[in-house]
Amino acid sequence: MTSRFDKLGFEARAIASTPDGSGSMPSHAEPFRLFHHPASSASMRVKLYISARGVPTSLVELVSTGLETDHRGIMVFTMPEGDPVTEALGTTDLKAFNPEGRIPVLLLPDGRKMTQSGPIIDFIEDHIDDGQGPLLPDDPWQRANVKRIMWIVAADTQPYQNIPFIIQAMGEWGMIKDTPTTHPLRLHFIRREFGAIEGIITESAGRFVVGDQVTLADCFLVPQIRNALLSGIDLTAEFPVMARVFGNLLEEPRIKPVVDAAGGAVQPLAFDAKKFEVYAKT
Ligand SMILES: N[C@@H](CCC(=O)N[C@@H](CS)C(=O)NCC(=O)O)C(=O)O
Repeated sequence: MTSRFDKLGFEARAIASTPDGSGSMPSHAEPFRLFHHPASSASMRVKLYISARGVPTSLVELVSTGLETDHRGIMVFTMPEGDPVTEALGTTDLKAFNPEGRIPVLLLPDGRKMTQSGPIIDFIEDHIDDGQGPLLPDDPWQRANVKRIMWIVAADTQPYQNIPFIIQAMGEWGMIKDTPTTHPLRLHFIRREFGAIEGIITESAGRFVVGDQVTLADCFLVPQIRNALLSGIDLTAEFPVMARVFGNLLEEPRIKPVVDAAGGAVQPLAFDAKKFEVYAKT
């Protein structure tokens, strides 16, 4: 029978042990390559999944993009200098690689690219056959709750609290001027959507967002909480269930290293404040 690996043209299929040693995971000669950056919350969703699920580097290799800021101080992710893909493209402009200009991007050995954190996770999961299943609860209601929280984060929160969006709206479309990190629009949408999530997880949470196992809801919520903390949101006072779960997640051995590698519990890098100041005055 032709496996998914054969269909994708992989050369070999080896076996890598799962982190707890109980199962096996397929790996292959050439891994998928995940283009990400430590300053990207959407990238962190996938990296948390990879770590929590124990996806080996033989299946997915992490490749950090470059990062610049434009004249407004907005972060611009770039193709990594010296990478063979960058060389082949002949430019560091990320849009030449992903027309949306966003990360994460998953590059397949045959040159195809998958974008969007959720579908990237699903696609990686489709290549794991260790009998352990994805980071989703067995119970259908709780599975739906996990996906509900993922959608609230990805569709209803992240786009509206996005600092590049806020800087552009202030500079080019006449939106009320304020500090980007604590702009009223940003605080409004964080509080509105976190209020909804707090209500849901008051019912669903155990040690983690849904129950006592790390799920994709945790992978999506952690980066969003880090963004909210950058805005000075007092998580313990305003969203106590979320604060408790976040505390547990920061101690979880498969979550902690990913958060630490990106600078800790508070999102550290959002825009270039000096460039923004000059831009805001002109
Ligand atoms: N819905 C996308 C969001 C991706 C996204 O917005 N990524 C940000 C970094 S967190 C980005 O690359 N922004 C660059 C830009 O907007 O130009 C996903 O889930 O992957």
